[in-house]
Amino acid sequence: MSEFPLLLILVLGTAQPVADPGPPSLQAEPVLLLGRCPVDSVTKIVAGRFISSDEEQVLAVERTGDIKCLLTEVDSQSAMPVRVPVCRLVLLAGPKKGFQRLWQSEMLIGPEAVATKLVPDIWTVGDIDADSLLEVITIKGNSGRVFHFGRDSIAQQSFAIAGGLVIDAACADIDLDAFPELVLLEHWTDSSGAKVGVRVGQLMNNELRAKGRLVELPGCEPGIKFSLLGSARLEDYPGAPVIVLGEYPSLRPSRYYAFYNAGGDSFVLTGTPFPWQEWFSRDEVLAAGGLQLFNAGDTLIAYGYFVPGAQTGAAVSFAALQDGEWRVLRLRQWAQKVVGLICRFQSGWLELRNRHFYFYPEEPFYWR
Ligand SMILES: [Ca+2]
Ligand SMILES: [Ca+2]
Repeated sequence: MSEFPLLLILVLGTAQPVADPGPPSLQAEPVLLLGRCPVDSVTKIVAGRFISSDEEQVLAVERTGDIKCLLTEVDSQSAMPVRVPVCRLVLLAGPKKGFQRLWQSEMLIGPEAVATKLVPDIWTVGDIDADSLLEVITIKGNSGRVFHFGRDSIAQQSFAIAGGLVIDAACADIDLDAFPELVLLEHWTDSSGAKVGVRVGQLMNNELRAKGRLVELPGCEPGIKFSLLGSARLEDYPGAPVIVLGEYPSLRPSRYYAFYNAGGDSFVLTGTPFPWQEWFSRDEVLAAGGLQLFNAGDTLIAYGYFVPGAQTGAAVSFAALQDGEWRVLRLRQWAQKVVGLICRFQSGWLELRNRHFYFYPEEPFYWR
């Protein structure tokens, strides 16, 4: 088999806008309808203070289409179709200004591009310069950009990256020394095949200075796809570990690893805090696919698919990681409709559902 398949790019598709049935009736008092989202086909939302400390803005990931590729092995007549999502980031003003568009990125090619010869565009959000406001960081190949948002202007800062092909990134103060790090997931190929590892860097002027050594991920079954879920607070682990996801192509429990600072410039990768087994257990609930992580007090809350052993299928749920087990959290009655995209917003939660933003000032679940 050749190292690189022949790549044919067929067509740039356009995602169909989601039909808008209008705001559903609200049964419950604590849920506030904040306004309409001006962006179609949103796949993720992140809220925080990007522009000033007065109000939170919302960063929406807009899926704009797909690049359809055909991978043809040189020694084979068959062609394997690959769809690479294309998206852009859209920064929306907060609800006081009606969620209007403030900025949008260029078109970004998703990390699925790694399967082709296209170089993916990687992005993350974090307070990389420790000024208490969030930045957007984008990476393509060996160069990165930081977007600093002001009230009337946007400043861009470029930086260089040495190492393998970056396939995901997370910004977090992993060792809690008040200087944020950029954690990179890198992909490379050597004589024994494709490898993935995690590397930490600190942005100094226009260069990402390496901190510690690259930590290689354990070899897993073929087809597993690694990504970074962001940082989390975990009992018994110092600092703010970055969580690595290993996702299988079919629906089954995913592998999760904590990447944490073990003192100085030493970093460790471990799967210990996360329950995992190959086969579904009757008594356990295991996470499948990508989770959204939230730190609620000293407990890690995750929102995503959990595979229950005693039931069929999987459901989108909130679960708490406690004492080495995932415990699914029962939703409050007024939050039964939570099915959409969700993120932390102010002191509560923001949901995007049917193109409308809803605010939940309280936790949408019961702790017990
Ligand atoms: Ca900042
Ligand atoms: Ca740090």
